[in-house]
Amino acid sequence: MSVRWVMPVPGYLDSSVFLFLFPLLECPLTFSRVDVARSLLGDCEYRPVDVFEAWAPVNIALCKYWGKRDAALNLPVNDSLSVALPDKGTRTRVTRLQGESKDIVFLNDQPVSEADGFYQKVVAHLNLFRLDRGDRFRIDTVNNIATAAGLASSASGFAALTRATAGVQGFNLDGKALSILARVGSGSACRSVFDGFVRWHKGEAVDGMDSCAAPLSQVWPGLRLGVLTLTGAAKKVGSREGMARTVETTPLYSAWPAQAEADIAILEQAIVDRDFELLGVTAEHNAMTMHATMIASWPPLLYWEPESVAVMQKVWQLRKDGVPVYLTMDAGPNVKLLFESPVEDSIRQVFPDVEVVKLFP
Ligand code: 2P0
Repeated sequence: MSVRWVMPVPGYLDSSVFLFLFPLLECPLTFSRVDVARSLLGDCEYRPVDVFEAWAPVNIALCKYWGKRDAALNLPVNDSLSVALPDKGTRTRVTRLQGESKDIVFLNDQPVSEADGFYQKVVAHLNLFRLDRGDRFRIDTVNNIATAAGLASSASGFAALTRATAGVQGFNLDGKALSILARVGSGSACRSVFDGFVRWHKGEAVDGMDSCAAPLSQVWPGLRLGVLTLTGAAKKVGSREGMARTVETTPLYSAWPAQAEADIAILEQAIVDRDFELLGVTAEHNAMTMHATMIASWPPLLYWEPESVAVMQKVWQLRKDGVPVYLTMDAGPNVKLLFESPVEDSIRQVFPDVEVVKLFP
């Protein structure tokens, strides 16, 4: 593991002062994404191939990731738990280029300009896998979900890019290493390395080597997710900025880590017991609590639109009418429904435009 000293040592310090400070320099103060990559990839055998393709699913959190303890490494304040959408996600092909000085990026078959933030994020991630070699790549990444659905998150994208780039370099990585590398691209991407129910363990280490996701063994064949695309408008405040604002500006945030911890334990038990009501109540309450911390931030972060509130009220009315359905929302206006297969027709009657996803095929 490499340790980086980031504080400049001013030139006016004489050697005696430096010797006095020297023991402090041994302490790991901060770790960069490059440190993480070197630690995981430095000893890997380099067996390059010409092309490698990988797939990663979208995931929806039942207990949300909201708040970072380290923004550079995307280390979270709390554990989170998600379920993957098996057929929705990102397919990424990485092709090794010969004689090129720059990477080339295509998103959904369209070339992405070097000035685009997406291009820069992709190249920054590729840099982790180059390890000072001059490798250049062409990236073809395709999402099979409409961006407007609010599901084409960076999670499946960074997970697929991580798998495909590791593959093209011939690095033989286990799920934990892939999850850590995906996480430094985008936090929730560490969960998209796996299928099914997945828990992201926040970890304690300053270098984040214990902050990674792991799949749960349980499956739930009758579980359904209903996706309601209410608006395709781009979100006003991205998750990265939104999390920082929430952590910094609302006293309500101090209650969040304990609730998330309690919710994860309940969700895991509900999954083991296939107790849908407990799963639904806990997931919906968790999402609403996260949104409460957002709304109580300053300036307020309100991701809801009038259509979102109208859906919430319909869901609550359905429950009053005896239909077990719950909702969850992320950092956007779209609402996702949680229900089991026997009530699918009732859900479709109230929400004719719903896209129903079978979570465990
Ligand atoms: C989640 N979200 O658990 C939560 C719920 C949004 C609301 O993970 O800054 O895109 O790249 O680590 O992963 C969105 O956050 O943020 C997210 P970065 P990311 O799904």
